[in-house]
Amino acid sequence: MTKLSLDELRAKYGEADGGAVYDPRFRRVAERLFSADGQRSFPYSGIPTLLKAPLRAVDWMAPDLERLEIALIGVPMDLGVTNRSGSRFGPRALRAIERIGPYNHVLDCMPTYELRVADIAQSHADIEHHVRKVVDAGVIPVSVGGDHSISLPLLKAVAKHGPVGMIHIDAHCDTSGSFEGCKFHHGGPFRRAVLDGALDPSRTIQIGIRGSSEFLWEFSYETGMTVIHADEIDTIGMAGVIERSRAVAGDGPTYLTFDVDSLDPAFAPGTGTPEIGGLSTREAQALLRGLIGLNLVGADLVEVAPQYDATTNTVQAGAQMLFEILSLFVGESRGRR
Ligand SMILES: [Mn+2]
Repeated sequence: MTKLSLDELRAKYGEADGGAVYDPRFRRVAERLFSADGQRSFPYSGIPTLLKAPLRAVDWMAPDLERLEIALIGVPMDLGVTNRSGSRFGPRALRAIERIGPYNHVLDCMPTYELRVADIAQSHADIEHHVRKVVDAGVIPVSVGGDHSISLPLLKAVAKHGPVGMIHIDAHCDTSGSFEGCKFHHGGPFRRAVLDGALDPSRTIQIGIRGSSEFLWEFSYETGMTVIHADEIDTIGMAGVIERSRAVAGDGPTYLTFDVDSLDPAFAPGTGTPEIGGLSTREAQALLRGLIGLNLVGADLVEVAPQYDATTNTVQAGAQMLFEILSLFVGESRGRR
């Protein structure tokens, strides 16, 4: 590109608004965001929704509506926590975060513009029943919890043709048995999912595992899940972790679950069971972006408990991870593998 003189630069950029972008790759982004007269909608305006996706209420499946590809679903349920509660406030807190996206420069996509996506009505009661309606309509559920126990009904809803594989990013394997006589707490959904025939352990990888609960996770090893501890990541390298993840998941239908406590509490203290020594937000972004092209049939982001983080960094990081997750489905719809 020839270098412009100062006068030429003044002529080209002096009065240009933010929507005047000349690089064709970026112009298509700007064209979607700015009106012809250079205006854009304020990031803080309108009704807050997950990633600013359009809001659809309970009639989201009405026949006159265009078929969705992805349903963003708030699941404000934290009755499965074993210690600090509060992730019931996660979906609402994520909705209030502004200016996430809309452009993902690494995957070169604008997920909320390129996918037919909506934030649909919240599920308060029967998660599996509600989400199965989404799945039966041919729409992929991407849910925001809530504690990690919600992944069990979500997995059962997507696994209607048999057990699915899973990429599980978390500080904990969540494959323990009953606590206090309850099987359905947030430390055990993936044991139940295997036993209920919804999850294929041989196609399951658990990444970022650490803390003092290793003695609880023998079910992961006995069933042949692949477990990558946080302390192994520097040795394997994130490229190696991605390679292992892709090899374990293979081409079959795969669920993606992201527990915000996989992130180090330096980045995300707002969660019920924080564990030091975790992933950085940059590592987590690289990992998620590395999953592009997998056959993802659903996803969730869980355990954001906003009241333990007065800075809102956890909600910010959670919303950003949700954006990365949604970006993976643009690749899917483009057939990028
Ligand atoms: Mn978890």
